[in-house]
Amino acid sequence: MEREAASKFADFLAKYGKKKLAIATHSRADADGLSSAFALSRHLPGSVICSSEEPGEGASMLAEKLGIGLKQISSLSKKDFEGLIVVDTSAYTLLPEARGWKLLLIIDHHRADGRDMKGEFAVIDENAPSSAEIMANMLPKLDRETAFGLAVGIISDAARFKSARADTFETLARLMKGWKLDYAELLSYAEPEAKAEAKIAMLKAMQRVQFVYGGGCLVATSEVGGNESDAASLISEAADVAFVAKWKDQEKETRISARAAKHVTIPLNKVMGEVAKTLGGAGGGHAKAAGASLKAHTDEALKECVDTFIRIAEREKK
Ligand SMILES: [Mn+2]
Repeated sequence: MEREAASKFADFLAKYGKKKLAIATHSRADADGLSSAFALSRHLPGSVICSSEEPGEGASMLAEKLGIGLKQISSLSKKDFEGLIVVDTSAYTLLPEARGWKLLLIIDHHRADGRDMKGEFAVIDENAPSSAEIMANMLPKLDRETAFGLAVGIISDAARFKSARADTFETLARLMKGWKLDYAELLSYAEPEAKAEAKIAMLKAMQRVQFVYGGGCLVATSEVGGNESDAASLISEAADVAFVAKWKDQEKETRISARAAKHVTIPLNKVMGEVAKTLGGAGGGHAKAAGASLKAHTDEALKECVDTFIRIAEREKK
């Protein structure tokens, strides 16, 4: 896989390395997507890095430290560029603004469901826990800034190494040793200290927790005004599965963040996909960390999440 990826990238460089390119990561950029885009940009002197909406906390901190100028993709004019590179996603739902662009290269580690982008070149490794891990093993050269960014990306996307494989530790150790990177500093970017509002939001989410036992798991639900993914991660550490809802008034839809403890065998991206089919909307993600945007109010959406999870769990038991 690695050698194949490296030779694909060499082919890409030979054809487009000198062209003016836009490198995009999914909307609300995270440390994995941003560090991957940054590492690529070091090989493509005529490139700009872009995304849509505001980056997450970790990505903002990383952008500031590494001096990454992150542009809004909607502010770029397609005709000024040869085309677009997309990293850390391959689904238009996570970067709708990529529609209409010529996709030259896609680099991603997410599962196939929801994948509707087609690039002239593509490096997709569903077994890689992060795009940063793919980058660290694919790119011909790294420097200290790139290594720092990719190490942060690897740590943050591995969810405390729950989704890690031997390559993950090997790659991270190589980056840390090679550039004398300090783990405590990397961790401060990969898992940034929450702001007071976020901590309050999480405590409120915990106050509102309801739970049932079904499909062999403790399934907890809650509702928040924000920080739904952090709240879901926190609650899933006490329960087995957590679904946290946030009502989005403008869009008139419910955003769901779903998280599962490591022993849970039901893939939550499948649960989110089925719920979206029932209620309308879109859902997907990873087995242990998934999400959906649903055309229903929070109560109905959460009930459907729990019912669907239990139904799939019962079905798999047979
Ligand atoms: Mn990622």
